[in-house]
Amino acid sequence: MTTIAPEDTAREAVFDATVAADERIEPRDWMPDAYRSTLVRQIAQHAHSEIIGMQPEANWITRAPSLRRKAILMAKVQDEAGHGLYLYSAAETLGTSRDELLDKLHSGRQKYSSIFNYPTLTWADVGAIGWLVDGAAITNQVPLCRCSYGPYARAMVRVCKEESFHQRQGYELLLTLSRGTDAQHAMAQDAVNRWWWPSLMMFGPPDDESSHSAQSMAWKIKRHSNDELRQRFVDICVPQAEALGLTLPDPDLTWNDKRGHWEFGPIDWAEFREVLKGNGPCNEERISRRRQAHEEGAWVRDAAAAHAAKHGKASR
Ligand code: FAQ
Repeated sequence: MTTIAPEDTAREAVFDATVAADERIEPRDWMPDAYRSTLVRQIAQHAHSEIIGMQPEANWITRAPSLRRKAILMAKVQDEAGHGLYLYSAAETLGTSRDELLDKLHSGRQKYSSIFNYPTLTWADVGAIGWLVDGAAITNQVPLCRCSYGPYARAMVRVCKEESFHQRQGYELLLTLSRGTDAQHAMAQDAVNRWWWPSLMMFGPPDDESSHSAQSMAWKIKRHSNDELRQRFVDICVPQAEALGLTLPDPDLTWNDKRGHWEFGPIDWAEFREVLKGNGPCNEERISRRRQAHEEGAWVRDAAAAHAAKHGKASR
């Protein structure tokens, strides 16, 4: 039987009081091991999602229809790389290293968001990702600005500001296509049809199947359940789709006056589980491209380490 040292009980009481008072836990503060490992898991998955998420959109940089669209898309994809960096840095404050986390991503021991295993088939997909995927990301991440762990919460503030710009550019792109020729309108509608359901899956499994939610909410890492945030997202999107002149591919969408929410149809959780198991349309392509990029970047890491060694700084 493990015994708890009195100093640990006292530290745990301070931790519990800090969380209860809605104050922040900082890197040097004592924290339960499970709190630390939950944060590393979530922040690492989040960081991995940001950098894997660069791939589907980067696919369209060379084929953007105008210089303006190309500049916007390049800026967005670079922002995602930046988000990955803030998040890996936040995870490092918990005593892990970026190398270790990347190794876990490359060997399949850590996940990234299911959404990035779907292909970007047309230019309209860039709009649908901005509107729906960044829209879902913001809905999930705004509450994370109030996460109990300081470095993660602070990283989220900047990430959310940038994601808002991403969401707006996607909405504006889709609006332009929707008001364009019949073919452009059809392309926008097709993209929304393909991205809608996977975007709803981004919020994670239903509450009764979410293994981590209850503890993460008790620790104030998560502030809302998966289903609450999913519902919030649907309620935001329905009027926006109407303003775009596009429809959402769900015949069950109906306004429930009593609840004050839009009801929506059943999500295909079997598809979600398959994607998580590695059987989505692009899982293999995404991870092998990531491994290849990492190998091709070895000379940059070596050069940075050699430079740091020459100038007497520890390599990072
Ligand atoms: N995909 O018990 P829960 C973005 C896993 S950023 C894959 O509910 P939790 C920006 C979950 O990890 C998008 N796996 O888990 C961008 C767990 O597995 P584990 C990423 C998923 O952590 C835009 C298991 O299922 N955002 O898009 C997914 O309490 C455009 C049980 O689930 C974040 O990461 C999923 N969708 O809640 C970039 C936000 N859902 O770890 C480029 C931070 C669940 O036991 C272009 N993360 N799983 O093996 C979170 O808020 C939470 O981690 C949730 C999941 C809500 C995702």
